[in-house]
Amino acid sequence: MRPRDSVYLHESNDKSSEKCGNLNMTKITEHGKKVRKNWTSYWIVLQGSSLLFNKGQGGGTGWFGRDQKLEFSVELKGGSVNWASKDKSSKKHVLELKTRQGMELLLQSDNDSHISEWHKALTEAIHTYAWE
Ligand code: I3S
Repeated sequence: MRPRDSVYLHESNDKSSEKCGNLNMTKITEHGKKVRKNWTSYWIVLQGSSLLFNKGQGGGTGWFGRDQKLEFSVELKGGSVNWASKDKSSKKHVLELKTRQGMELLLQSDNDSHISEWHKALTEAIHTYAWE
C-alpha cells in the first residue's frame, strides 16, 4: 500500500469498487496484541479484497469525496467477518473483522440495514478471494 499521509483519493468511477459508505470503526487487536479502543468514523471503500479506510468528507455521488484521505487499508484475503458478541462492545450492529495479519477491528453503524449490507459484502469478498 502507498505511504500513509501522502495519498489523496480523487473522484473515481472505478467500477471495480464494490461498496462504499460511512461506518464507525475501532481496532481492538493489532499484530496480535490488544489495543485500546478508539471509535472513529470512516468513509470505507471495499475494492476487490481490500478494505480502504478514509477520513474526511464522505458521501456525494462518487466513490470518494474530494477531500478524502486514505488512512490505511486491510487485506481481506484469509480473514473473517462475523457479528460481534456482546462482550466486544455495548453498541448495536457491530461486526468483528479479523485479518490474516493479526488485526481485529469492529465496524459499527446505527443503521441496521446498512450494517447488514456490509456484512453481506464483506462475507462475499472474503469468500470470493479466499481461493485466489
Ligand atoms: O470494551 P470497552 O473497554 O468497554 O470499550 C469502551 C471503552 O474503550 C471506552 O473508552 P475508555 O475506556 O477509554 O473510556 C469507549 O469510550 C467505549 O466506546 C468503549 O465501549 P463500546 O462498548 O462503545 O465499544
